[in-house]
Amino acid sequence: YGEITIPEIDAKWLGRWEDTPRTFQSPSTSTKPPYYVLSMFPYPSGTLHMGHLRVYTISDVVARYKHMKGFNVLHPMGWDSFGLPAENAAIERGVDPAEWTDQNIETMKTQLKRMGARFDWSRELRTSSPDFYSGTQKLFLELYKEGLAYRAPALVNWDPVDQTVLANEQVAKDGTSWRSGAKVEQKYLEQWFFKITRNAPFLRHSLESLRGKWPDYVIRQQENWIGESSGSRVKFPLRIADADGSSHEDALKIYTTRLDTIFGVQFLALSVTHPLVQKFSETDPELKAFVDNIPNLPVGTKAGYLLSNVKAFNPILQETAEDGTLLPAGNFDLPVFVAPYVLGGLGTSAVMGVPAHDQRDFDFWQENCPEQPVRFVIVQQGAKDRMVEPRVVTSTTNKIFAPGITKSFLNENCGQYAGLNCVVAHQQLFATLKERGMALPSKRFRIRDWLISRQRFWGTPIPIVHCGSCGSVPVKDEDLPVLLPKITLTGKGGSPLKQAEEWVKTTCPKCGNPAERDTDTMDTFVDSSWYFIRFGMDPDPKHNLMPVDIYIGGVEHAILHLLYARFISNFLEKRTGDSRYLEPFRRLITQGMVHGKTYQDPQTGKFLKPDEVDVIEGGPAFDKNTFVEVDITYEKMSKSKYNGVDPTECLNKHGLDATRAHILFQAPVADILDWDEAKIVGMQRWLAKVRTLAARAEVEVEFHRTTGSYSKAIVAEDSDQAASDLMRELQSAVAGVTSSMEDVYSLNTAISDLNILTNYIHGITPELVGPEVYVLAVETLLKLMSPICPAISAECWEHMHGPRSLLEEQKWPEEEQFEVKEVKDSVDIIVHVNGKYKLTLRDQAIGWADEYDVQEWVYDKVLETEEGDRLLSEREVKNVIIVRAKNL
Ligand code: ANZ
Ligand code: ZN
Repeated sequence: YGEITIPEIDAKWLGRWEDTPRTFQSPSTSTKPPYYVLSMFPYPSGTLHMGHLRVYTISDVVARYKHMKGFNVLHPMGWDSFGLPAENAAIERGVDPAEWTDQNIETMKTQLKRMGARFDWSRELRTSSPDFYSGTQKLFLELYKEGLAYRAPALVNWDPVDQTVLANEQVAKDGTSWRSGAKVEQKYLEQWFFKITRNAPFLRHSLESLRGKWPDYVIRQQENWIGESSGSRVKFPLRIADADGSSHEDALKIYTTRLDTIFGVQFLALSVTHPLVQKFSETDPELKAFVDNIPNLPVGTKAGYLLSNVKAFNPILQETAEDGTLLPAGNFDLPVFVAPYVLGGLGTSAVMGVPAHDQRDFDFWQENCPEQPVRFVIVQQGAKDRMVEPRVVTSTTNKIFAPGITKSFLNENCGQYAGLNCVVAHQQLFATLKERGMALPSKRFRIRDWLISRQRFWGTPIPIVHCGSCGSVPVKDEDLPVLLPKITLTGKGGSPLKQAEEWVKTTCPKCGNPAERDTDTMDTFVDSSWYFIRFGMDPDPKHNLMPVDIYIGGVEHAILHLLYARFISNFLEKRTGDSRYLEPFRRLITQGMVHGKTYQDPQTGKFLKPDEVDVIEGGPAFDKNTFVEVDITYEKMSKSKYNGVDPTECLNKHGLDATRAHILFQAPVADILDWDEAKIVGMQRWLAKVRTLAARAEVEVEFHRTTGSYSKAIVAEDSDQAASDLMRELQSAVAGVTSSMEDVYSLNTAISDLNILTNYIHGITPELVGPEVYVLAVETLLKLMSPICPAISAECWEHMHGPRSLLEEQKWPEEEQFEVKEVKDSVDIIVHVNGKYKLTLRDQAIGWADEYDVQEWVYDKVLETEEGDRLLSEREVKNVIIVRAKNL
């Protein structure tokens, strides 16, 4: 029995699982409740890394556990296979991106299988296969029909030498192109967007339903990204001078969260994309030049363009006549600027400028009107120098006053509101302006629409045709998918798809005239925003397997991927009315990173390879060449630090069970895991111990098999107590491991519990507890460890129960199964005198410490009673015989 080696066990069970794939049963044929376990699918970069091994170990443990709990488990796997690296490989080495991708997938699939994960490969998908991306294109068109996909100009990175758009990842830190080395420019291009802002209120408020089920920090990050703020929209009357010398009035809506500062408004500013700017620039070539030049200005520029034909009026200065009517706007004296610091698509794309109390406005004011005073309108409680009159702030006194709202008050510049607390003033000002029809409450979200256009090749083509007479026309459903053409990628000269001239040429689906295909592809986040829905599709349309019951993945996706997935899922909920799409991930588990052991020379900063150092176990390490003691740290694995670990190597060396257990044991799921391979021996010792116990149990099972009964004869006298202690131990192990499995985050403690149980069983014998109970204990241990160490436990089980009984098909143990027998802690004392029954003392709490006290204790007990006292004092007692019941 002990002969089979770890590599043999691995090979045997990997083969077994390969031959008996566990595929998800459609709910129409299965009576078990469905359970959908999903781990974030990998990008097929070519090799599996330790982060993958960690996340897929976790999801496999959950899937195997849920299977034993009686669920019909869906545990699929696929590939996020569009994206830049394939395209870069194609440009640099001339390989076909599709081939490159498929090869990587093959390698990684083999590596993935090596860890013993029970994935349902029958549902495998890859986002770069036409099969999948035709679905992505359908999704695009549905969004398009709902007005949720639209085109607008946006800035892109432009390589002026290669004449091509660059992804952010292709721009080096110093702002140069990855290939040509040219200084990257910014350029406006027509881009496709998804209107995620329309769903912002839902995406924000529905987060509440995820509290307690998603990590708090993920919810917080989503909240911040969506960024809800409440403020007001305020109308400022405008007077616009026309070319013919006359003028007309108009109004401009701004968005502010600080209405209490309205007396401090000194200018208005419009974003470049504001409709008024578009309109004015048609007749104002100088303005047009200013707008066109903006991409060349540095980030955060405070440049501005004064619209000399426009003046604005502060609506709070408007007066009410005696009869209650509103007098016309008075002095139009506020300048109006076009300013890139005002963002388009945010709020109303226009702001009221309050230089005294907003840093951005102050900077702008100093830059554009340096001679003008700054008008303060708010003082802080207890502030000594109340700044009453407008005061000149020179560029050297860069101290502006940005008070918090609750402890501040309006100053003498605020007319009848002077002296009011800002919060109160805010309410009153709002009420006044609202009554005049000049203000409305408004919510604003910081989130921007999702720019999905990429001028790249290796992505889903956008299924739109541009026609000279019909404009943008969607490709007809029956013509999907729009397949990617085969082309040679050069990395030069514009969009790769633009160069596929034959492919670009098509006919308009509407009018049939010659037209051109859209040459953009979609952001790969679009693929991953719905792949879990594709996995969850059941052949029987009655059974939509959404939502995902538990989603496991890396912290790096805490914001964008999850937000986009929620957006798309929620869109489908609205469109189909199927509430199961509402929130796609019922529970979210985020796992920490895996860090590698890193050796670095403290003086030179040089990183050393593991074979360049001498490591003293548990102690310092020395450079083999220089004998300098090197620093040992754990850091993010990277090639340059020589601290990477190859999961396959590790699995081959230590076996899949020890590797999986080690990964889980070294750190709680959410924490950073410092990968120290030396410590894996701890797991190996544990597993060896388990095998010894299993061998013992096997002997008992064998005995039972051949004789039909367990060998009762050898049971020790105090076996009831020992068995009952063991039962209690089993009960607590089942409770502990089960709760870690449910919690997931504490899987490391499941392994501690399993170790404790193993050691406990190791400390007893079949003789002590009885063979039947001993076997039960070992069986329970094997079941409990089977999700984590599936191969060794299955092997041990097979030895005990033969090849037809599969451990993974056993029921998960329940606490109630382990009945702890009451061992008596009181006795009845039955008193005979001269062979005749005299009396019984019931339920006497046991009070002797050892064998020698019993006689004395019984004698005292009898004497304590009246009748006993009488009986014993009536005659001379010559001899006391204690007859003990068998189990005392
Ligand atoms: C006047 C004011 C005075 C403002 C003051 C702030 C402080 P949050 O809180 O982040 O939502 N704003 C509004 N729309 C903008 C846009 N499209 N681009 C750039 N800035 C914009 O920010 C709300 C504040 O951001 C608004 O309140 C507005 O400036 C500015 F002492 O109005 B505030
Ligand atoms: Zn047409």
